[in-house]
Amino acid sequence: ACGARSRVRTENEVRASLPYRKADGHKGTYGKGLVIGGSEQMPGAVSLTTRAALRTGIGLVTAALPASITATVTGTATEATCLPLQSNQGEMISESLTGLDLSSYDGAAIGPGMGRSHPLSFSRIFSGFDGLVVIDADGLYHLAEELNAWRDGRGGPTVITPHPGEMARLTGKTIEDVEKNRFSLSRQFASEYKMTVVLKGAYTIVTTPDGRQWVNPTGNPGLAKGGSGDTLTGMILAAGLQTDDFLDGVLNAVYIHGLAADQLIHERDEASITASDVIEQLPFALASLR
Ligand code: NPW
Ligand code: AMP
Ligand code: MG
Repeated sequence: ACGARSRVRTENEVRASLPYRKADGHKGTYGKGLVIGGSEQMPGAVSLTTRAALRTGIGLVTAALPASITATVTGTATEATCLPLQSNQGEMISESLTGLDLSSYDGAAIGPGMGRSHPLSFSRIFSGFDGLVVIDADGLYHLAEELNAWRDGRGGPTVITPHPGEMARLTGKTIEDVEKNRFSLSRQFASEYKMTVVLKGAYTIVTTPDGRQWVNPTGNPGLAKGGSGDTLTGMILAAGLQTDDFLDGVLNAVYIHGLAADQLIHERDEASITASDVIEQLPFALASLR
């Protein structure tokens, strides 16, 4: 059942809050984002996140990734710059991440494809950073290990984007519990940890720390394929940096991710669309909202 205070995000609301390009804007005007992720086992995830951020209008994006996969990622995301980091067994190590200087970025997304082999302390990585932080995928695994350190909130907004499996791990519940209590669990978690929660799945729910909830009406089972979530993460980072209120960006990214997939299946089979197709549809999905 729908939560008592939840609403559906409408196309008109998305249109009204879409950022526009100022005539005299430059790349710094539209956000500098850092995407932290990838491993030798999963270079594609950080590539998708980075490309999705670019197609969502971010001004500059840098990928912080294991040095060994730099060429793989820039081979697909030519426009991105890289921060090649030291890794062990194909995954980034804690020392190189805690040493990152985040001061020149407006926001960061962390987690896609990063792996779980080494313990990583996000509260240390982001201490003193008051930009937007989006945590997804394996980043949520690391977050679950040190949730208490986040209870008081950060200086800047934190957005998490769990699928039901990840939400189950974060809350200590079963996936079935999560599926049955999507609204109440999201609200409890968002309030307790002062994060904006994007609980994914068919009809993704976005919940703010103060308990407001939106249900997303777009998307289709063509998105049920590896890489869809990694794509959404890049879109949220990019959109969140371009709206006055980051929450509008989060809601718009979720809406437009689904809208692009809906547009794709007009002429293609749902089973066949890929995350890369969604990214390449973004210019058309965005144009359809102008
Ligand atoms: P089951 O068993 O499938 O039914 P994990 P992950 C459950 C990277 N990727 N509703 C699922 O259930 C990501 O970025 C890299 C209900 C299982 O129990 C991550 O870093 C790619 N249950 C990493 O892989 C492309 C659901 O959750 C558990 C559910 C691991 O991410 C692919 C799985 O969760 C991928 O994105 C739902 N809607 N969705 C690349 N090209 O580099 C999931 N579950 O163990 O966190 O695994 O989501 O694959
Ligand atoms: P992830 O599991 O992290 O790759 O994320 C999957 C993405 O695809 C999320 O944005 C989901 O909301 C979306 N998605 C997956 N399955 C469906 C579905 N059946 N209908 C609509 N969206 C879906
Ligand atoms: Mg995912």
